[in-house]
Amino acid sequence: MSFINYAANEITCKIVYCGPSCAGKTTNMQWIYHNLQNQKSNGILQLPFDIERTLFFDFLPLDLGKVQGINVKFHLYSVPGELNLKQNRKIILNAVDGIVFIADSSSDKKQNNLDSLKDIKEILTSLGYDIKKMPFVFQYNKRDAQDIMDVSEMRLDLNQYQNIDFQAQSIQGEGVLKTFKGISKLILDQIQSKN
Ligand SMILES: Nc1nc2c(ncn2[C@@H]2O[C@H](COP(=O)(O)OP(=O)(O)OP(=O)(O)O)[C@@H](O)[C@H]2O)c(=O)[nH]1
Ligand SMILES: [Mg+2]
Repeated sequence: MSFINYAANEITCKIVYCGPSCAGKTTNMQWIYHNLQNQKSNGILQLPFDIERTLFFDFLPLDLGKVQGINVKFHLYSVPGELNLKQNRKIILNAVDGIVFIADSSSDKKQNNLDSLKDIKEILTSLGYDIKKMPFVFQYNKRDAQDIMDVSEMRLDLNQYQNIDFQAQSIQGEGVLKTFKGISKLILDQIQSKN
């Protein structure tokens, strides 16, 4: 749920990057940190760079300036993909404004994508979200990998409600910004439609 600070004319939105382990959630956030970080912001970043697997969460606060006169801030989180860390995901997903689901395009990760999406949908439903109505985008990552699924197959597997989706090679930064802009726009549109 976005936090509106009327006194400061400021709104803070929470975006959570979800998806199976090693799909590229942390990689997306690292790219955003290195390429989008506003010079004015204090750049607080808590990413466990020393380990490959995220165990609790990654966190990246972004202050991207004003939209229609209002200072808009985004708090980006990534949840761990490991299925047995469900409780952690549930805590992080609380009060989320928008979801980026990062799927791994590698053919041998088909089932991992499905399992992860099922898990996220269960958590969101338990938190009272209607995933058909909330801002939710997909990113089909690792388009550079050796043996990948067609986008049409991934859409059929995962994108049941024809949400906006993006292809990416997040390790090169390709598709990362488009995905971030996509989810940000959906969130801001939803806030505007409620006010
Ligand atoms: N080939 C290729 N590798 C990628 C791409 N994006 C990420 N990777 C690699 O995939 C591995 C896992 O990426 P992470 O970003 O740590 O994955 P994660 O989704 O955060 O994983 P968890 O924290 O375990 O949930 C790393 O070695 C990345 O460099 C990509 O677009 N192409
Ligand atoms: Mg990670």
